[in-house]
Amino acid sequence: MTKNMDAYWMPFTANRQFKKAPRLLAKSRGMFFWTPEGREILDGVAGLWCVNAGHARPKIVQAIAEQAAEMDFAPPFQMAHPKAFELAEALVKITPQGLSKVFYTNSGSEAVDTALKMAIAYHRVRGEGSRTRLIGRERGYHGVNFGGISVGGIVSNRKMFGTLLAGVDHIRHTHDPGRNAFSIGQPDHGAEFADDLERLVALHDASTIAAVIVEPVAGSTGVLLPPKGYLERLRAICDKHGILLIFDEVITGFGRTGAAFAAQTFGVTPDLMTVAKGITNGCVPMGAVLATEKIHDAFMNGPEHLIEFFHGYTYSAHPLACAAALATLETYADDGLLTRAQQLQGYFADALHSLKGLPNVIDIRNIGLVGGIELAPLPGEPAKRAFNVFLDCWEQGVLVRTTGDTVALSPPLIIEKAQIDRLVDAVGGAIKRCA
Ligand code: PXG
Repeated sequence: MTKNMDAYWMPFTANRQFKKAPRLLAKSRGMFFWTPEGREILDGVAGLWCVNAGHARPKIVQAIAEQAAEMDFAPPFQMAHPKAFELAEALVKITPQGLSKVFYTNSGSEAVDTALKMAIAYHRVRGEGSRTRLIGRERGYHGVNFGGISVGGIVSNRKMFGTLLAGVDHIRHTHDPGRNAFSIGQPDHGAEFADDLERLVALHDASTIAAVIVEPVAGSTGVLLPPKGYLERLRAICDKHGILLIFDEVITGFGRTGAAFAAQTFGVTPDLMTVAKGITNGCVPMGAVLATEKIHDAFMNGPEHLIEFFHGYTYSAHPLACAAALATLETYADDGLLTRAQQLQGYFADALHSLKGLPNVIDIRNIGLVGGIELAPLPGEPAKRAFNVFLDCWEQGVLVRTTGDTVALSPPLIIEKAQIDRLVDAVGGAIKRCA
């Protein structure tokens, strides 16, 4: 079928190994993919943390088809189309209160870089142009553009790419398995890790710091939950020093943690929030930054005929993406998916934590419908054991994701209990075979 695989340079993939033993997907519906040969694969990661309503949902498929036929493209600069406004209004209804302005991008990475630029520009337009420093967190993942890798905290995503952005620093990560291993939901220990921001304020002075960006739950680096009280403390320190707090909700958004957004699950509201992935159920690329009225309004000065924020993409508010996102939000509402993880999280947590005691399982972490099972690395071969588990699951017809030596699960929010059992049984069997 696929005759020559040479030309495609695959992203975030071991290209040579993949091309020796390709894993191809050809069709998807609901909780499943099928390979070109027709083998059924249970989707344990919602594609790549994005297909929250399950695959090929009829309303979304229809909305995309109709929009493509009606109007394929509309320029987003100095022009607009009705669905861009409709979608912004619909998003603002489900996002944390206070986040009432929507800026569209085409991916999570673009949303992150947009939010960082917005933060720096915000301070400048209100007369505090010295606030240019950006603070990220170790083990953070904020996409792959230069802003995102600069504030990100994953060494392999940074070390190849030179000096990155100037004026960036990082607070420490919150992973503390010594005290918190096998916590169910938020761990008890570590609220004080937020005080690391005070250390950076003491070092750089608050007058130089524009914003702090964190994932409420770090996804890509292994499902790391915020310790109880941590996000509250980070919010308080930001407020004390006039620093903007950015939540990167690219993974946690759209129902993953039990509420529409993790900000609501944890009761902490940021000043800027990035979203992507689940915004269109993964069907059409799209991202967005949600901003407070205060941030937006700070830009709305100067002559009215002039552009206020020199930023945007050719495909910002793309009609296909807006149509897909509107149908996605409707599908989430029809099926109650934005809160379904709350109902299933007890069952999911019990299933996941039943893997405790299997060989090499050193930690299990969970919230809503996201979980991480951390394995002891093979001596001298980090990430290999978890990758072997991934391959074993694939052979069993189950798609999971690995990051380092953590196996991550984030199934579509439509998952049924029997499918949770099948998913966790597959992972358990794989862990035993890979011991
Ligand atoms: N922020 C966060 C928190 C993310 O998880 C991005 C930004 C970037 O989004 P885009 O749409 O530019 O990819 C992400 C993306 C993984 C994995 O396996 C996670 C992502 C991407 C690829 C792999 O954990 N998250």
